[in-house]
Amino acid sequence: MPAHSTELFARACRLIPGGVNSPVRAFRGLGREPFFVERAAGAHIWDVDGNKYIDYVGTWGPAILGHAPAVVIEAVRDAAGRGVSFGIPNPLEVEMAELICGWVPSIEKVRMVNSGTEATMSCVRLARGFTGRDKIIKFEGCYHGHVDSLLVHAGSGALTHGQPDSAGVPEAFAGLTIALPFNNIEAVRKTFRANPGEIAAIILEPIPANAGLYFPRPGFLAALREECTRDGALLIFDEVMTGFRVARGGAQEVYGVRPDLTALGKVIGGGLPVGAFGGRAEIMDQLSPLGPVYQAGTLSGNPLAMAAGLAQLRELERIDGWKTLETLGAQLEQATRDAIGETKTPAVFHRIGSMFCLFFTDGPVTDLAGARRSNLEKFARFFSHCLEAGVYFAPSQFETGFISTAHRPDEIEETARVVREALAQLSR
Ligand code: KE4
Repeated sequence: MPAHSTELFARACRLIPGGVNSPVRAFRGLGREPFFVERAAGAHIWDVDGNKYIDYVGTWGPAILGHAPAVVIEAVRDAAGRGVSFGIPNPLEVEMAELICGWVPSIEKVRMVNSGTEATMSCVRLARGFTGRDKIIKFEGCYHGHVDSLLVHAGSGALTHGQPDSAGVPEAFAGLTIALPFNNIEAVRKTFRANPGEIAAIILEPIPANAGLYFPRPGFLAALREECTRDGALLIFDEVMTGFRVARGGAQEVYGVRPDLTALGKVIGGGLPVGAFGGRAEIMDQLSPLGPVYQAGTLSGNPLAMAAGLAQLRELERIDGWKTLETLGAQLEQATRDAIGETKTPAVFHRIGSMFCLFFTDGPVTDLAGARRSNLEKFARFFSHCLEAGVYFAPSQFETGFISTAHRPDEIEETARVVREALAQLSR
């Protein structure tokens, strides 16, 4: 373990619970301590001991252009010179709203917040306010941030650390959340029949990426749309991870299904704290100051975050980043599939665009139960081998990897060499 990271982690553990400000960073279950980052640029990060890594976490999604892209740094510098926060409407908020509503047709109106959690929390409150109903359907393994009513059978760090149902959430809250197996439309139909006119919304990651990465079965999303429309419930897509990454219009563009509300985050902030939620105008107009659903935030629409997000999204469009991400993703997929074949590793590789996951199970993985059949001990050994060889993958089997437009084909090749070596050592 690099010395400075060890010393920093010891100091951190004295004052920060678990030594981290977010549990997924803790490397728990990996038999090692987290490293501390010194700096990041492009596809690389350097730890405080000068070790360099090719980064496939990308600060959990926001770094779609790689770290510290010049356009984002320049935009933040320029905005900062005019003040870092106003609490007064500023022109950049209008530009961001126009971009989001222009790129995502289902979003007729949008409101900025400061995290993905705030975005999904606001969607749930708005759905309950708009429908006058209390119950919510979510899917096991999907993670929507640390919202009380959604920390039920949750994914990401909650799953990694064995608390898919967090302590501290009153039964009164959790009891209103019905968690169902993903891809099981019959379970959804049965739930609607058992709770006619009582379901405010279904919320889901249209492409679940917080229990590793897996996909909706053909027709599943369209069937959810139909069920919600029939019963008068709202369909909420949590696109905090997939928004603007899997396509310009997100997963809803890829699958051609129009949700009533969408939660966004990560990429739209260019690395600064941003979330957003939006959807049909008649629903969004229920929000204060127009309507009875209250939602607010001191730093919402913050000028630095808006400047960073606008610069990132505009650059992504200018360079047609989605094409680059698909090319790089396909290269990594082919090389990884070859490595799995050559080493005869029981593993399943999933990818869409720049998002990918290697499950250490012979699959199939179509829901949380499938993901949980992965061999976590093998994942830990694979992760450590890659890290020591200079490749940083997400530190949990129940997360997703991200490629950026800053990754180069030779770095993907190097990554594939390391992956092949790591898989080979697993069978020794
Ligand atoms: P934040 O509150 O962390 O900005 O967003 C919550 C959230 C909501 N919805 C989805 C689909 C998400 O993936 C997330 C956050 N993702 C995790 C990584 N799987 C963030 C990393 C962390 O918790 O530190």
